[in-house]
Amino acid sequence: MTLPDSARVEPEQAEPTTVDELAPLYRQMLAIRRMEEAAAKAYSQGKIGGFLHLIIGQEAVCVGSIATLKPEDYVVATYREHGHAYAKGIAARPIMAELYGKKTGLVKGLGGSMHLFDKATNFLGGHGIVGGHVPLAAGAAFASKYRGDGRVTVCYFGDGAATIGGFAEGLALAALWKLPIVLICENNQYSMGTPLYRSLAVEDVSLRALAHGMARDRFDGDDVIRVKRRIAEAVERARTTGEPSLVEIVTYRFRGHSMSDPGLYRTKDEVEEWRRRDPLNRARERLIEVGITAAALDALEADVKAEIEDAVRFAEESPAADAYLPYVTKGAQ
Ligand SMILES: Cc1ncc(C[n+]2csc(CCOP(=O)(O)OP(=O)(O)O)c2C)c(N)n1
Repeated sequence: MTLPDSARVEPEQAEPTTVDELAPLYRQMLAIRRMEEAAAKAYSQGKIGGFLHLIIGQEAVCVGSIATLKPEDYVVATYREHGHAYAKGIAARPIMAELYGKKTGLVKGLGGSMHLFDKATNFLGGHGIVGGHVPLAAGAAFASKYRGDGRVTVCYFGDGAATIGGFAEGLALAALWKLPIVLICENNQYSMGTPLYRSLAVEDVSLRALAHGMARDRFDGDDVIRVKRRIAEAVERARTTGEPSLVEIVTYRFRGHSMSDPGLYRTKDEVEEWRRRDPLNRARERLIEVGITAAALDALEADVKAEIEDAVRFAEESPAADAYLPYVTKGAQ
């Protein structure tokens, strides 16, 4: 199966940037990639149970967009959320320990991969019901409007969620009540094994905004700086006018839907083509172009390696969660 051209967005030039701006974003993307690779390895060794959904290939979306937020802003995500949690400021240690079902995990090892949640950083989950979290995010944004606290809510969901009632309801309320929210469709083009053209008659999800008089945008998520610039506009709109936006970012997941999915519904060529556009490699190349020194790049990469190795060690050595939850600790699927 090969995706039709209609699934694509026009290629764009990389945005101008500097080492100071790009280096911290590259560092986050690299840490997320390494954290997920380590999780995949632990999963195949039977050390992590339950479901494990990786965003490898999509890192520029969460990193670029969350870079526009203040600590008090809310992030609401799906079950593919390790990167969003890390980018919001949660350390690798409690994330990894949570995946391992350990007591030191972010939610004491009781939630597992799909249910990361952290009040301290305003990371409001990790949600397993496709699209069900969009009205919840609208609720968080409504609370901000009601209190007048100036916070912005950013809600992520996949292209598959655009077919779900909860998405339609959340969108309608956000527009009607003028909520300070940015709805980000992280379009990796598949809903499990179903390509978007098999589930939506109009594949441009962002066009739904027009029916609600809402601002919209749609672009390629391969450049973390582009994601940052374009999402900054939507966040600014939410912060200053209270107006919502629907933004669709086209991206690709390199791995299967979850660890149990060999991804046989895609051709090798298709996956290879997207791997050539890997946002992590792009950010690295760009960092060299804008003048990072070899020594600084080596130091950054060594620092990430040490951070993730430490997180894995921490998870391995931590005690198991208090309660025994079979879907978290056993029965890898
Ligand atoms: C309401 C509901 N229906 C079905 C499922 C089973 N399911 C889990 S993930 C998934 C695919 C969702 O795809 P998408 O929204 O595109 O997100 P992605 O996994 O691509 O990030 C489905 C159908 C579910 N969790 N919730």
